[in-house]
Amino acid sequence: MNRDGFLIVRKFFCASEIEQLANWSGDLARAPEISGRHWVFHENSVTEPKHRLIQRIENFCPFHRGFAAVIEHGALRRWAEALLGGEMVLFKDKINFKMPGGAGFLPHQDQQAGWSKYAPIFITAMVSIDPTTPENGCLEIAPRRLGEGLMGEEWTPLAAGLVALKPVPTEPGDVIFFDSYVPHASKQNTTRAARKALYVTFNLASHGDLRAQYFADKYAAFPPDVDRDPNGSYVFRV
Ligand SMILES: O=C(O)CCC(=O)C(=O)O
Repeated sequence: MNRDGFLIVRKFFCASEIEQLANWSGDLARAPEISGRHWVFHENSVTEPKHRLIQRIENFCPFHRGFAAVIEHGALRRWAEALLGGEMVLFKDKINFKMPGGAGFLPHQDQQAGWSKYAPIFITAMVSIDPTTPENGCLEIAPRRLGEGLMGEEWTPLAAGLVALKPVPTEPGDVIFFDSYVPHASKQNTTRAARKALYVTFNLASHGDLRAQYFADKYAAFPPDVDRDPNGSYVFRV
């Protein structure tokens, strides 16, 4: 982790635990979209632009006891604490669905998404719910010493070619821990199956309990689809 800024832990969760996470993700995706509940975002398919796809769900721990127990009180947090060396609290909870035709992500460091306003470093655990492969848009990562700093401007993806990214395929149950300065990207999903991945981000408790402020700020600029003004303009940047 210190040398590369990320660590892959294979088979972190067993098959039955992953089946449960997959079922819970499906429950959230099928639940009615209601203002004040978990946040659902859609995107246009890259291959069939008129087709709307579920892209991701965020902010679900307050509304889902099972996820909250696994995320806030389980082994992910303990591992993050061991890796960063201090008590951790949840900052952000998200499931990226990456449905068939779902878009990829340009190279970026998570810290570029305005996170320095909240804390100087975070650690994210990506939990592979489905297999992730180069074809369905697995994470592509460039190693970077733990916490080594920003390589580009905030709110702007990294310049093409700045980092040498390598695909990191995973099986269901594998977890990739990475700090918020590790450059990463992913490609679109060109397969016929969803590529669901849970992303759980923690910060050191010594930096404060920042989750509520983060989601309040995000709501103001980038609310969930159900709360959007049809005439508003919402641009995803990083
Ligand atoms: O899920 C992916 O393909 C990449 C997600 C990502 O890079 C992000 O949400 O910052």
